[in-house]
This record gives sequence, C-alpha cells and structure tokens, in this order.
Amino acid sequence: MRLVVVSNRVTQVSKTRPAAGGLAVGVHAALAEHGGIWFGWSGDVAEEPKLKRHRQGDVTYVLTDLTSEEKAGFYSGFSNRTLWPLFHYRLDLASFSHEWYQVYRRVNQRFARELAPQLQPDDIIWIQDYHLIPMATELRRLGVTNRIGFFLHIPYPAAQIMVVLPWHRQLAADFCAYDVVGFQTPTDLQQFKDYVARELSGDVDAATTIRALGRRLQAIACPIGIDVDEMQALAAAVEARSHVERMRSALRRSALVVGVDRLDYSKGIPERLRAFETLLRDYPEHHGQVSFLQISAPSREEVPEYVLLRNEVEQLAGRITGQYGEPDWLPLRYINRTHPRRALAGYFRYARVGFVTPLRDGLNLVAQEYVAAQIEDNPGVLVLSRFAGASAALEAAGALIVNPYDVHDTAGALNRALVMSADERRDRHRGVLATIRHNDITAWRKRFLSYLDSGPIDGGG
Ligand code: GDG
Repeated sequence: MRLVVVSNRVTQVSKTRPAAGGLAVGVHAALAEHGGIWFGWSGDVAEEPKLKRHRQGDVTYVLTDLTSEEKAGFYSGFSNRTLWPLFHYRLDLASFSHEWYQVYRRVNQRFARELAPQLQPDDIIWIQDYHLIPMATELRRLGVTNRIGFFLHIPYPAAQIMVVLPWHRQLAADFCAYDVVGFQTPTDLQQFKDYVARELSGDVDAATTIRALGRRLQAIACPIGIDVDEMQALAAAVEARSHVERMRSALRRSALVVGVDRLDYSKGIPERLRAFETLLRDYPEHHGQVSFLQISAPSREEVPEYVLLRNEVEQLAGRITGQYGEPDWLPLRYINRTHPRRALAGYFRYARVGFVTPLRDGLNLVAQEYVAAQIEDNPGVLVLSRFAGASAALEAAGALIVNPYDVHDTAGALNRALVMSADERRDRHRGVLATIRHNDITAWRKRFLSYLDSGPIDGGG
C-alpha cells in the first residue's frame, strides 16, 4: 500500500530539522513508513501554475501554485473568511460570497485533476482539512475508486451553525463522498452525525458507520497528538542556551506564565489578556511576582479581521503594561513575531503556567507541547479552555479547565495554578502527560489509517 496525502500546505523536512506542528510530524512519519506522495500548494503565487516535483527517499513531493485570483477566493476568501469563522462559531465574522465559493470548488477540481494521473490502483488517499473538503467528490468524478479519507483539524460546528452556510448541502455531499471521515473529538463527531440525521435523513445508528446520500462511510473521533519525545528532547536541550538564560535573568524571581498561538481570533488572546489584567487587579499579591509572556505568531495578515484583532491586542497589551508595569517589573511581555521551535520549547519548560484559552479550537497542540516540555519533578500547570478540543481528554487527567469568556473564573484558575503546591503540580502533570503520551501523533495516524486501510468495520452491506 502506498499513501497519498493532500493538504493545503506541504511542509518538507530534512532528517536533521524536525518539522514544526503536529500535522507535519504525523504526515511525515506516515509517509516514511508507507512511501508515497505528498501533494498540495507550494505557498507560491503564479499566474500559470506549474507542478513542481521532487523525491526524497520513498516520498515524492508534488507542489502546485495558486494564481492570485485563486489565492484570494480559495484561500483568503472561502477557506479563511467563510469556513474558518463559521466552523469556529464566529457568525459575526463570517462572509459569504458566491464568487469565493466558485473559486474554492475550482481549485479543488484542479488539484484533483493534477493528482489523479499520479495515482496507482492500490494507493490510499488521505485529505487534510477544511480547504479541501470537496477533493473526494472531484476525484470520484474523474473515476478514482481508491479509498479516500478526510481529517478535519478544526471543530465541526453544531448543525444550527452549519445550516447558515448557503452551500452546506454541497459540502455535506462532499463529506459523504469519503470512505472515512475523522474528527478531533467525540463532540465534533456527534455534531456531524446530528447534521447527517437532521439534514440528510441519514442513518447514524451504527457505531461508526453512516449511511447517507446513497453512500456508506465510517466516521470516527481521532484526536491529533504530538511527538512527545521530540518535545521533551528539545526542551531538555535548551537548558544551557543563552536565550533561556537571558530570559531567566530578566524575570529574576517572577513566575512565568506563557501563551503561544498564531494571532487568531479563535485563540481568545484579548480575553486572556483581560483575565491576566483581572488577576493583577484582584490578586495584588502577585505584583512583582509574576510575568506573562504572550507570543503571537503573525497569521493571515491579508485578512481584515486579523488586522483588527492585532490592533485590539496591541491596545490591551499597552494598557496592562501602562497601568501595572514598574520600572523594575514588567507584568506582560507581548511579542508579535514567529519564534524558532526550540526557543518556544525553552519558554514552555520554565513557565510555571501554560495559559491556553481559545474560544474554540479543533484540538490545540500548544497545550500538549507545554506539558511535554515540563521538568518532571518541578512541573508547571496547564490552564486550559473548555472550548479547546484538547480539554475532552485533559480535563479528567489534571488540567485546570476554564471558561475563557469568564475573566473572573480564568483569573481565579491562574491564581490557583500560581500558588499550587509542588505535590499537586506533580500529580496533575503525571496524569496529563500520560494522557498526551497515550494519544500521541503515532496513535493518531495509526488509528486513522487502520480505518482507511481496512474498510468498514461495523455495519456491513
Ligand atoms: C490547527 C487547529 C489543531 C505557534 N507559534 C509558533 C509555532 N507555533 C506552533 C505551535 C504548534 C502549532 O504551531 C500550532 O498548533 P495548534 O494546534 O496550537 O493551532 P493551529 O495552528 O490553529 O492548528 C488546531 C491543529 O490544527 C492540528 O490538528 O490542534 O485546533 O486550529 O505546534 O508550537 N511554531 C514556531 N514558531 C512560532 O512562533 N516554530
């Protein structure tokens, strides 16, 4: 069996440079095991898109460009200003444009046309994420009969939200064209089943088999994970590095709270800053004792909603520093730049609190990376939003769960994390780390591919 992975962006890595992020790590490991193709957008814009191909070991990378019109309609438009906000429950930020939708379908058609000639009869095909939902429909139209799976990295919203999308029926048919669809959490899976039952009168009673629109498919919950050993090694290796030393001497005796995200409205960064401001107001004993480092990597800067968010965050950060800062103590360090992965690992390791409070998040890998980077006999505490997919598994395991819309609740949890005894921190850390190990990146790909490779497991006919 050969594996063919299709994702919007393709991350090429060498053996010496580990890939950043869960998707890249998981896909690389799967491709290394099975051999195959990784197909997707090169990240380049060209008015006459060309296929670029190169081989590394058993893996062939096939990259295609987008025209500027395609990038605007497919990527910045329908993917990131329609599907992304809608699937993250932000109806107020979602825009609906027939033109964008047409371009979104056309790009998926073109990707399918470019991919189809490269396929062999026994290949299994694994499509990643919301940019590419129509890929199975388009491949089937071209006569491809291989098994095709789809994994959604972001939440699948409640049916009442989904039906707001003018093209929800077309997308539902696209989902049903797959053999296997995977979601991050049991809640996402249930919401997909609710949609299929209500809107398509489909049969969703069997454990994983769904029958709808004349098709039979498997739908599973399959949370993504991280490479725990890789993050532990990265974090342990930074101990002697100068940036960590500099940070520790700048902090002096302050406890570090760390937040790391793309600067995205789904991540709840303004709410997080307000919660920290509430901590400073309501728990003045932390003045001079705590410092919050928020790293927000620039993201989707061509999208207007992200420009507004950046302004809002900058204003809040300025207000907090202005109101509470002292010449010899900075309560907040806000940085709007991308950092090397090993620098992040170092900040995670020395932070007493990992502050991860998205308003909605498919899963959230930062929460897992923070936990993996801890020093086991003196670990920090994960404060995690209930609206991160990761909370489904980590709540019972020992994370402190908060409602990020409630700044008092969040500030209270932050205070609790900051004053927690070492024994309780160790207990909680042990539980959370064991869960993250159990659901790591290898478990994710093996579970998904076991369904994709084997065909229907329950139901039959
Ligand atoms: C989507 C879903 C789901 C962040 N800043 C920098 C940097 N990062 C890395 C993190 C982490 C990754 O990017 C972010 O992953 P998340 O899961 O936290 O969030 P999304 O980017 O929104 O990912 C999400 C995920 O897909 C996987 O399915 O969990 O719910 O939204 O690895 O460490 N990496 C570097 N510099 C940075 O400044 N190098």
